[in-house]
Amino acid sequence: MFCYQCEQTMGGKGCTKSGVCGKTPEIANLQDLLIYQLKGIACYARPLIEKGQSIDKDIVEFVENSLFTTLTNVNFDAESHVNLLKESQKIKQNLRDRAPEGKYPDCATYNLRESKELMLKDAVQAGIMFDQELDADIRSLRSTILFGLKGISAYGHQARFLNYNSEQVDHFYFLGLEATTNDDLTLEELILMTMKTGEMSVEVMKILDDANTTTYKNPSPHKVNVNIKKGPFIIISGHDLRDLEMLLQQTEGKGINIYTHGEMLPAHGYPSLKKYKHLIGNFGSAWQNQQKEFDDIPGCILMTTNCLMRPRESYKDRIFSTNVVGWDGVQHVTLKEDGTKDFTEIINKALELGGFKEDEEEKEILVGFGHHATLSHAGAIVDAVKEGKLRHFFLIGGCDGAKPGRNYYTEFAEKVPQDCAILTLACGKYRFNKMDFGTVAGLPRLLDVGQCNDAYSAVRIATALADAFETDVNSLPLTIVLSWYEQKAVADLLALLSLGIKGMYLGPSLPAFISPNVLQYLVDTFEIKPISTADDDLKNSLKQA
Ligand code: FS2
Ligand code: SF4
Repeated sequence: MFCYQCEQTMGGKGCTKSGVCGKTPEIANLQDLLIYQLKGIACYARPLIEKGQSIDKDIVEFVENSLFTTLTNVNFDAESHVNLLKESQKIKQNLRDRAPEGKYPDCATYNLRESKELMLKDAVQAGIMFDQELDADIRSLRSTILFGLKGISAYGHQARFLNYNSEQVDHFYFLGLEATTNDDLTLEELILMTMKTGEMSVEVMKILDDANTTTYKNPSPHKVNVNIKKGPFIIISGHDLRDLEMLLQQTEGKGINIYTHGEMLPAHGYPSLKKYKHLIGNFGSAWQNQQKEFDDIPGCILMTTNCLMRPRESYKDRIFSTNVVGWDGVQHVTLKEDGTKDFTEIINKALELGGFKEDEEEKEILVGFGHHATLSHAGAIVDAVKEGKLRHFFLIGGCDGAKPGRNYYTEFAEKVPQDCAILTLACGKYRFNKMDFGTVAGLPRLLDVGQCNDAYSAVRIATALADAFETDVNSLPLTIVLSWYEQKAVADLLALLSLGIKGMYLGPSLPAFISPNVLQYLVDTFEIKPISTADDDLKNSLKQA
């Protein structure tokens, strides 16, 4: 196996014996072959799209779900991968029959063999490093596009679950995948394709924002209890609001408390979700602490998306997966034909387990500062900046992770001066979101914008403020400090770059798949800065302001 798609990759270079995330060589190799198949599908789809033919939505959905399946910490179940591989061959054959005659690459002409053993043998030719002769920068850009597409697919999946999609993004899955296997593309063309991936990331986040805010209304500030309450409970983790809604509907009046976990925390801001009284609070912290926090828990957990870690035996019988998430031996809740899910099993199990015995003292944190809520204060923000009461904004956003080096983000937030505000999004916020930051110019100093896909909300806020100041985003008193871990963060980074945003700090370490020349290009063009120390980066941000 060889995998270097996430930040915790072994030695900062690549996982070769097994994944630091828990991915076995078998899963890694099946994922390589699945991506190879998707590339083959894309090679046949591209000429059809260029001829103006549309690709069946079932095929788009298949490609989207397969890409998402291979994202870090999503699916560790061999059988799901084998099933997707078998389906991929049928789809490839269907498109092959429709595509014009021509010369197609090996990933297109390859035919999947029947057994898992043979698939694993064939997976060798699908590996990222298989072509030893490939130019390092080409490999780097191809990987960046592919990982950006994986992030996009996660957001696309969430939006489609709410019946929203973007035609442009649906086509781009094929165009982007084809670009990662097209030997005719020059470095310059691949750079353009990388930026196009960023544009599509903005587009899919916009669609997801429309889907979430239309279905559940615009988030508004809401206090969330982060301690536990007595009684049976279900913890829901991941990003899919529709799953939360269905769970809330099915548990209403049953005496079960629902806690969000990880990236589900911002759900408390949505009016159509927070109206449920038994959405009682948020449990635990960021994803990497789940094994400790779920250990022997007297309730159930539902994982709707990443990040899933190897479940310990002490809770393996009470954790459930749904959507494309999976772990060998973990119970899975499937989607019914009518588009709903039946959570009876998890509900009964939660009742049987009995839940927490005692209440803890309440501790509340504030969420719900999406673009709508934050921009409702735009006038006051602009006045405060003009009067010198609000000096600078820091967007400290992105993923959390287990590797050392992430204390930088806690320290950075702690050291932000009192006359500055902090915007945050995604699960990296758990490094500091239980601290009391007080207020500045009558506003909370810490504004929780939402999940990782709400990077779109942050862009909306920045763009509106830039308009109010009659300037551009790069001239605002704003510093962006990103923490990355998995491929949604890659999609977010490409989105921000495609919008021309410069001078972002990136950490805790740089992606292993970025070659030295590609890094130089990013530094020269976008002034990307690897994080150094919180003190130095803060000083430099405020000096340049
Ligand atoms: Fe955090 Fe994990 Fe949001 Fe990422 S819960 S690192 O997948 O998507 O952010
Ligand atoms: Fe390694 Fe990350 Fe790939 Fe898992 S997803 S195998 S930790 S690089």
